[in-house]
Amino acid sequence: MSDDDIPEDSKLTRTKSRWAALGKFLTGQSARPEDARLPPGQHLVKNWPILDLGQTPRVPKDVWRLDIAGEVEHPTTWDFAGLMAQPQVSKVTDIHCVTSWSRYDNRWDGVSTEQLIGAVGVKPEARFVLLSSNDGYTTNMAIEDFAHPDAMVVHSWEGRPLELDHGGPVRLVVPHLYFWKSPKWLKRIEFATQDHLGFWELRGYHNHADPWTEERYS
Ligand SMILES: Nc1nc2c(c(=O)[nH]1)N[C@H]1C(S)=C(S)[C@@H](COP(=O)(O)O)O[C@H]1N2
Ligand SMILES: [Mo]
Repeated sequence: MSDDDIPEDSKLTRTKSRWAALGKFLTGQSARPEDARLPPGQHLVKNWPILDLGQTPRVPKDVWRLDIAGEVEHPTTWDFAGLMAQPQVSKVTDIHCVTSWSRYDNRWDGVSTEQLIGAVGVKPEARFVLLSSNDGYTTNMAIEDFAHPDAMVVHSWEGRPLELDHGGPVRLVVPHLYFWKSPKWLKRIEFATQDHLGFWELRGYHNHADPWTEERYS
């Protein structure tokens, strides 16, 4: 498979496409109760499941590049040293996966998307973001979601380099949305005036993906 092909449908991909059609895991709850930490229809796990299209791209740290392009004043390519040269942040956030597991208290290190937006000079015309990964995966979001104060480009988890299976060397984490909006093996961030649907958004999954209002499917 070449880098830019959409991956072949795997069994898991077919199952998840079917769940979108069936509305699996929907509870019908529509607002966030005060003090709630676990979104509707979710259950807590202690381990960290691995979910992806089944194509694990091995990109060594010294080969990894992140292109930041589109509606920006300064189109930029960061290598790993360039990412580390940016001001670093550390955050602890929860994961909510649309397949119904949630995992609390994940400590991430990396660069905030707010920092990235400032560094490349995202233009006011930019309203959407399209993220692309080395396994051919894509996902999309509005600029407001990308710019969320908890969103970050991550290289470490619990103080250690992010494991390959979880998207190492570098992934995006956007914890206020379902986890399919957090692309692993991140290779390109494109700021755009128009929205472009990503892999799961084209296959029946919600374009926004707020776990608190169960925006699982479209
Ligand atoms: N590049 C890439 N990123 C991806 C995916 C993928 O298949 N490829 N799957 C998404 C989905 S559906 C989920 S639930 C999370 C899973 O991340 P994890 O394996 O670290 O738990 O990654 C998201 N990011
Ligand atoms: Mo997922």
